[in-house]
Amino acid sequence: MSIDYTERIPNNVDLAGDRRLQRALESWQPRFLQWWGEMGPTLPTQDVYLRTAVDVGRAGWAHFGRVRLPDYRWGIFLAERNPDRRIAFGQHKGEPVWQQVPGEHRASLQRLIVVQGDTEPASVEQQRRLGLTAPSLYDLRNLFQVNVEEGRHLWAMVYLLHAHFGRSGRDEAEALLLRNSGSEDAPRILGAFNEETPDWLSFFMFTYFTDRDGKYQLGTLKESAFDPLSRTCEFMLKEEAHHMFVGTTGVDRVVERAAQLMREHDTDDIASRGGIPLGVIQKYLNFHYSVSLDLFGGETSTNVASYFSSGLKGRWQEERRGDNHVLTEEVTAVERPEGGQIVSVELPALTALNHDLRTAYIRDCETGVTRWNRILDGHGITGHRLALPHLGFNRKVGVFAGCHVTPGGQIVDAATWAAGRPSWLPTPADKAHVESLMRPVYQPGKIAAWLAPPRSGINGQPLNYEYVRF
Ligand code: BYC
Repeated sequence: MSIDYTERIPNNVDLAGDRRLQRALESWQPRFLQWWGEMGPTLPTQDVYLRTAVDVGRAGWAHFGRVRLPDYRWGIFLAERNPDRRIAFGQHKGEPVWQQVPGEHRASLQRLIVVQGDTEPASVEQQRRLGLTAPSLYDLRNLFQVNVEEGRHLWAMVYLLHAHFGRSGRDEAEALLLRNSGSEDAPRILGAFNEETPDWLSFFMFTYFTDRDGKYQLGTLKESAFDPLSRTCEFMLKEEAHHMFVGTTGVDRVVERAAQLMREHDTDDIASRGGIPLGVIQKYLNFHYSVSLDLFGGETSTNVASYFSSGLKGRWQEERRGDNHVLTEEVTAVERPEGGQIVSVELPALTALNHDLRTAYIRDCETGVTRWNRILDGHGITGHRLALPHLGFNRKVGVFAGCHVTPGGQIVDAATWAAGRPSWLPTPADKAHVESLMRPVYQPGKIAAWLAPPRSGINGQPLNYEYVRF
């Protein structure tokens, strides 16, 4: 089904056939645009070479072209419906999926949708000033692409709230525009979304680690028995892949440039040569990875057990799992601190599902580290390795919260932690150095000196294409 772009809100949900819903969303739209104007990208531009979703079918879903940012067509798209789809897990396993929200699951489903929705505008807020220091027009365009699509993901959740949750859904949709990242009075719901993204190394780490939490959470919501949520998340995941590509290749390019400078000058201390030392890259990695681990919630959670049993939220790749998909008898091994040591204990699999998802996420994160170390190998740099810190490192949520764990996985006292902290997490001096490199490069084809150029342009365009016009 092709989408009609003459509509105020492009969609494939037959909005025109439901005038009440259409009017409700049309009255939310100006508030969204006001929020975008106040909290979205601060850099004024004439137009940007962007991808816009135009279809949900297999034969190509995106159109590329120059767009004025405020005119971007934020639409509502659900993946195609499978009329035979059945619930794959939990107590309702085997029953047909739900097209409407069952009354008994209303509050929980609304909560999940609100938490998911809250992260989308939060990331746009966190990234709003990055355009002022973009290392190239290619990177600037990628930033804006990520931003407009996070805006569209907000629309995706707001649609569900308006269409299925009545008055309280509409109130929550309003509130999504009223909370703000880092605000004292009305912060965003999850920790990582109140942190700053002040520089491009943070942006690349965020899109690698935090957007990857998005991939895994959307993957579990795609399994939901509530079919409109499942179909929405399925389509969001298509867009999400590019966001993680921005992170993976962004870190690639910073590591690549660091390696080149190390070789060229035969020193690890490349800060004075205009690069970001590997030790600083590691500290940024430690920070973004650990706050992203917190996003999965506690290792044991009755919330997640009941989401699973009632069919609201499945596991990563639920249907490919070879077990009974009910999990009432199963156990899972979970690491936790006990008596100054980290021990493995067996817990009921149902309450350990956040841990299960986090484990799949960690495996995925490891592929990035392997890739970055391969870049170092390629430059003959063998004495340095990037690594993921221990899962207990710097945690604020779950069994490791309040416990001092080193990146190597040792439990230490507060004094040892405080003494080690400057070598594990970015210091004010590290941040100041990274900040000092953040100078905008807006000439087509030119790239800042602290990162390598990308391997290719966007959608077959050359690297010196004018991706953004002022
Ligand atoms: N910060 O039972 P627990 C993305 C709260 S990212 C603050 O252990 P549960 C994106 C928790 O809400 C993906 N609070 O956790 C990426 C609960 O509060 P209530 C976002 C936290 O409920 C980049 C209490 O602590 N999507 O899409 O099993 C750019 C006890 O928690 C945190 C989702 O998260 C925290 N880190 O699981 C743009 C999916 N962690 O309810 C976008 C929807 C926990 O007792 N959300 N708490 O007041 C969920 O599935 C779950 O809510 C969570 C938590 C996984 C977040």
